[in-house]
Amino acid sequence: MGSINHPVGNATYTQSTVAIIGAGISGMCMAIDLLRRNHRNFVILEKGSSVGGTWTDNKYPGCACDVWSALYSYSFEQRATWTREYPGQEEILTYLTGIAGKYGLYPHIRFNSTVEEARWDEDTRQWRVKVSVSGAKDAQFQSGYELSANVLISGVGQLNMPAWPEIEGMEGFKGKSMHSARWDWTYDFAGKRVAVIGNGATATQIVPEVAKTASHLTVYQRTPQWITPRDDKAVHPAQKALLSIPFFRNCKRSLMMLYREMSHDFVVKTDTKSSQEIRDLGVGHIKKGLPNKPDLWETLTPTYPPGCRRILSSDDYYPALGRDNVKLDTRSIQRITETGIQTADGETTDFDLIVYATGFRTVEFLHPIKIYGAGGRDLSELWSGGATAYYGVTVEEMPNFGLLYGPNTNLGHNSIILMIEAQSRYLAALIDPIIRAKEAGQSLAIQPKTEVVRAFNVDIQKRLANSTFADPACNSWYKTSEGRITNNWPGTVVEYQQGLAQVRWSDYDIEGDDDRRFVGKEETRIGHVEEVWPVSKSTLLLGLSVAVAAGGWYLQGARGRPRRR
Ligand code: NA7
Repeated sequence: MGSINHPVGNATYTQSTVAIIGAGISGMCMAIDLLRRNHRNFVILEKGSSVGGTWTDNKYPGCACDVWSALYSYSFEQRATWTREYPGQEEILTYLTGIAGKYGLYPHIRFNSTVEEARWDEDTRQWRVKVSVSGAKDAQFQSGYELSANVLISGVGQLNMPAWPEIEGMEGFKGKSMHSARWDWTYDFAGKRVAVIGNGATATQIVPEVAKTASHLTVYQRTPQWITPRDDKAVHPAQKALLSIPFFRNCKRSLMMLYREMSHDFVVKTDTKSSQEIRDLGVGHIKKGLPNKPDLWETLTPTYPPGCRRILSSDDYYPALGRDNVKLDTRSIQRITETGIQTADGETTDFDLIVYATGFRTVEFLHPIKIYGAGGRDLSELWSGGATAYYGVTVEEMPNFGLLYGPNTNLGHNSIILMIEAQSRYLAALIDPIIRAKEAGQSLAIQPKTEVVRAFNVDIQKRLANSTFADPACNSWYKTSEGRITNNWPGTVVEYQQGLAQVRWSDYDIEGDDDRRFVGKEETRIGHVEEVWPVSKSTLLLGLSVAVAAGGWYLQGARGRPRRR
């Protein structure tokens, strides 16, 4: 193979320097960070047939992001053109496909390519990655192959594998069944009797849309959710015009970031004054949304603290439950019959369509990919008590391996893209010596020290134990059935970004030819993306004071001055 700065090509892609699993927001971000460092010899292995990850998987009616578009976007690719404050799935996917094109990612992506297994080879200091190929045509070239890579990076995230419940009789249902993350738009639900199992973030988006045309819809709720007003609206053309100026775009994003960071305490801390405010807001929202259904108010009010589960936002879910063709059913589901759903009291309700809005297999990170690290160490065994990693990005005994949106990096209060960008920048710096060693015809293996990863996890678990997430009154996708919180980060985004703003080489074991030559220093400073005002605070304050004074003078003058005709 020629220079490793050479982009992957047809003849060389099975000997890439870096293999990234997944072409979603994480995998794309990683690829862009590699390109920024002029590392072009990487491949992205994508199971599906499109970029976009979760935004191409989830196409259900009403699918949108619950974080503002100005924040749920890459810092380096902000848009003035978002049509709404909360972007819909199609708009986000268009944004992502545009970025994949703009940065030239497509030649690096192998679609319909599923990573089945990756095994670390001590002798060559490389990963051997087994890939299976799907798709009628792609599989005609070959049904599977092995690829070698010096670095393996997972971009599969936490919300990748749909979770189907285990309910007796599901297979025998004669109507249509679908999981929310595998929506079948060829099925017309208009005029049909529809059941939605679940009432999470996904169900609260589906229900209002499907209720508009279904003849009847029943929502099966097991546990109530805290839901706050969403206040989604179209971005006004005047605002869009302002946002086309980077200064204002940055201001909007910074304000939103600040606001979300300020919400950290009432999402994560228990029994704060603001937590009570969220409860009051949530209860008020139920009453406002269902003024004529006081019988539902208590049923819809959670007993666990807000933040223990993701706080949802919706303006149309409660009004949808108030429709004549919609019913909220809290009886537990006993089994699925050939015609419908039987509840514990023995009653069966018939349906044409059952929607499983039952979430994702969130605590089984990387499932079902098999990863074997140093000495054949099985990652799933290492994680048998719950997944752990150093800042969610690197794992002991897994050399030259990185994770994006890995263990303990999910947020309840802010945009996950802010975390992903920090991870991607960090990993790009961490693997830089490995790539340079390869350029020099040598090899390096870098893995975090076991004691560093353990100490880090002891610390965050201690903090998480005092958070709302740990409240025993609620189960959630943030934790294992034993109650270990494997998914969420306890702190603010800024704290996390600062933690990853430098690679401390003393955190890592480095093994290889002439290793000091490629690492050398104690620390590599990366810095982090700061969502800060484009002007200093004092300039901003001065500007605001002048604006207020000028406005006051103008208004006073307008009142005092005779009107000109
Ligand atoms: P969630 O938030 O995991 O919600 C899943 C829902 O499905 C929830 O209401 C569950 O009830 C319900 N569920 C799961 N299994 C069953 C069974 N067996 N019977 C009845 N009900 C069941 O997934 P979402 O897709 O809504 O959202 C996931 C994230 O995606 C979201 O937080 C956003 O970040 C994007 P439970 O509450 O467990 O009683």
